[in-house]
Amino acid sequence: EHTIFLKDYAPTPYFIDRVEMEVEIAPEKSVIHSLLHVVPREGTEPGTPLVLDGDELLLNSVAIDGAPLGLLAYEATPSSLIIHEPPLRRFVLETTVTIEPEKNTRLMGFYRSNGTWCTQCEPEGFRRITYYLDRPDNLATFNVTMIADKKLAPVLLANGNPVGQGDFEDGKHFAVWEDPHPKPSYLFAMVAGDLGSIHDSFTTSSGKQVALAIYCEHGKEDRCLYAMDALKRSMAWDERRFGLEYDLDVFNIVAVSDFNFGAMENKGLNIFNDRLVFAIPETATDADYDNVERVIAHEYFHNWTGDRVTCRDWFQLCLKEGLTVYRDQEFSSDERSRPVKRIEDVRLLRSAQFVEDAGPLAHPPRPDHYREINNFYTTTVYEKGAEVVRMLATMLGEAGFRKGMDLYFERHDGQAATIEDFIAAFADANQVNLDQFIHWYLQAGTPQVTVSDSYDAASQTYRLTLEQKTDPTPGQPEKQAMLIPVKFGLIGPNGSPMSWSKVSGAEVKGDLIMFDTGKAELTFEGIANRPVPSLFREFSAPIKLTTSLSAEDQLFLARHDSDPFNRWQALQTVATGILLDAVKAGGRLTDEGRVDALATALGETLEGNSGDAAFKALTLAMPTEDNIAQAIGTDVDPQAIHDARSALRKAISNRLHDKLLAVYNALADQGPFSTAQAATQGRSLRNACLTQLVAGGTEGAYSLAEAHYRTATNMTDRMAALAALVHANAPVAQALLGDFRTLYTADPLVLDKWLSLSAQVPDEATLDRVKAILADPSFPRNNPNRLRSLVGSFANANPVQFARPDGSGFRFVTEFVADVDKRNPQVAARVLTAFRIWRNYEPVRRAEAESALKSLAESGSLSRNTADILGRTLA
Ligand code: HT7
Ligand code: ZN
Repeated sequence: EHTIFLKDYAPTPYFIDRVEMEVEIAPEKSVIHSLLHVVPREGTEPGTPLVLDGDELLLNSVAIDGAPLGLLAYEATPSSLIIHEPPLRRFVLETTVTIEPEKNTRLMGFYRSNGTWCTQCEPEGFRRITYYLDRPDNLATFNVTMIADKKLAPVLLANGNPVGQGDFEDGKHFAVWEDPHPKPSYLFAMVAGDLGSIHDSFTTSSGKQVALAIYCEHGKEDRCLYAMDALKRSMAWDERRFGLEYDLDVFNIVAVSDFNFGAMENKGLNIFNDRLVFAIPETATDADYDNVERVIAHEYFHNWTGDRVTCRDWFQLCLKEGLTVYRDQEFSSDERSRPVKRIEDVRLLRSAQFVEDAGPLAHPPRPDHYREINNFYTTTVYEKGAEVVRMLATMLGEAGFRKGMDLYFERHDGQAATIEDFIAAFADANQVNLDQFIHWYLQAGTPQVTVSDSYDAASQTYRLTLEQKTDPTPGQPEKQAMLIPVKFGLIGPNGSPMSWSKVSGAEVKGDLIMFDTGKAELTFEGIANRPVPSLFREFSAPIKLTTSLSAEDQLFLARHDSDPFNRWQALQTVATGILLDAVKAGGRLTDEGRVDALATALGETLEGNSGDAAFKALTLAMPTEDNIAQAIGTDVDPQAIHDARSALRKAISNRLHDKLLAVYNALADQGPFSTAQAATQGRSLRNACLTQLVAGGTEGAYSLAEAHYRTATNMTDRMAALAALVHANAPVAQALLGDFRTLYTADPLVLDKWLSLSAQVPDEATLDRVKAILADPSFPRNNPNRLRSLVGSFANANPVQFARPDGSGFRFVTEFVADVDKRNPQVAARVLTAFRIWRNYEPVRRAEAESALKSLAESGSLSRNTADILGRTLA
């Protein structure tokens, strides 16, 4: 099938610099009338056809400069419009097409969700609205007139500023929107519907007033207040940190309930999955609040990194996504606890991106070919992309990074840029050579760094040997050495930092080793005692680290390292060591002494003041089953992993019981609900203690959690108790899940939590329960949130039941994919990525997974999205 290659990139022979659209919205059919101002590019030969993209379009009429075209002058199919010999001068191409938003279950282009008409155009949805040069390097200004029934759609929104509105006599009305900023078609948006709204305003640092609004289903307006607050804080932060101001008179956000992704950064009109807008204490957990804040910020930050400077082609996707994730991470770090945010981000990176990078779907942050671009909105493009930007910031420092950003905007504002442009701005602004650094964008796979050390007391020298290696990935058998910034410190026997008189063997800048060869041997002189090295502080590079440090050294770091990330990491490393041995023993703990030492260190962290409450909560969380599977690599038996982890958590719970209960009780009086840092951190630590107590498996802990659930006054506490009982498969879990469902039956977003937890119960009966929920005629079979909450959670968050040795979990998921693929290929393809680990299973499960995947391949015609993921997964 058709593969698109980066090397084939070429500008189009014509471009469109202005679009005027009139959109008549009506139930069932909408009519799109477009005037495209077309300009031939210099050098275009006479007779070169103009080829416009379409997707499921029906052409009604076509004209050039007002004159209808004869049948021989063009060729129209649902997927393209070709004008054979357009004039070699500026002209206006006029088209009319009819589309059916009600029938659009793919949720790409113009569709109807819960009565509201809305668009999703990234990456290639605009071609489902009108024939166009639907690629990101065509930038045009847009003027859009929307016409609709005033009762059905009193609200009419599009990109840019509102410039006109009025009523017609037949009950219809219209609105005109003008977007003065040239933009690619993927940033186009329209919304029409009967919506409630909240309003606010923001004054930019240069004194411009911006009218802010969030639109949503009537009755849910109060749920949007936190998002509005997050929006204003994001606007202020981007001015403070990057000097970036907003550039239109209005900024609108719309929450819709059927959405394929999280949210979309359309210029001046961000459209959101409602789960990432709504937040009130009764229905949203603290994690939901964090996500709302993060995604509101992310989409807002795209206004500069994505909209003002966009991507030349879709291979450059991480130019906007990696950079914007880095910016939203920094925003969250500045707004709350930086170390906690870093740990959370690294946990996500390891559990999603490292897994992708180690399997059949591995690709570089900037791929060089694709079959289906929708399948490249991946954790590699987003999260690894952000890590790569973070390394730049680490190496250049905050001021150097800012200089690079300033130059990037100075050079490329209003343009479609590439990764090379981005790197060049940082290199030039700081007068450094970043030639080797670009490999991070071009090479797939997670580098493995191995470290060994030795100390010579006689010469007072300390030697550190670093080696890097990246395994082959699909299509990339050979790997080059990367430039890896290693943030480090040496810690003396009394726990304080050590300095040295001289270092040789690799470039060391301040506290950074610039590790840029396959192997480096550093010699530090003037070291009076054997140090313990603290390496990759703040996780300064996205690598897998193997060191020769003993468990004692790790526990020393957990107590003495000045870097909170590495204090957390040290305890995770000790726990991983215990767990790997336990898995080898079939799920049984083998070294009580090491468990004692880990429990003691955890107890000290819990009671000490070496970190805030949220840090302590993260420390209590043991490596996940997926983390352990990844550390094992091959012949994975998920049941043994589950048993090993349960055994360790139980042992820790027993040993720390009194301390956990004391902290739990001490944090009981939370006062009225607040999203202030102290309050959210208090809840997170208290709930972490409860979760750990429940892992002990005692009746007392189960009763405590049940009482916690029943007396909870907010969703954070209620969900924490329920999730702890569900994950422990406590006898009371099913009854409480039933209670939860009854309580929240009218609230779809809260029901998603029920769907997700129901699918995660580590119990044989779960598969049948999930099947029954899905088969219920009232289950909303076309809503991505519902489908992902149920089946996505089963496939990705219930490792034992998904990988049942009889293969029934695998077959359930592949059959689901085949069915959903007919209506929404994007959702189907994403669920299918759960199989990216199939080759790592032990032989019985591996064979079952392969057979389920092969049956899917034979099941009939699959979408390009699903066929692409399936083909690569099986390759
Ligand atoms: N830029 C957006 C990516 C996106 C998307 C959003 C909604 C539906 C389908 C989509 N495909 C791609 C989201 C973002 O990264 O901000
Ligand atoms: Zn984004």
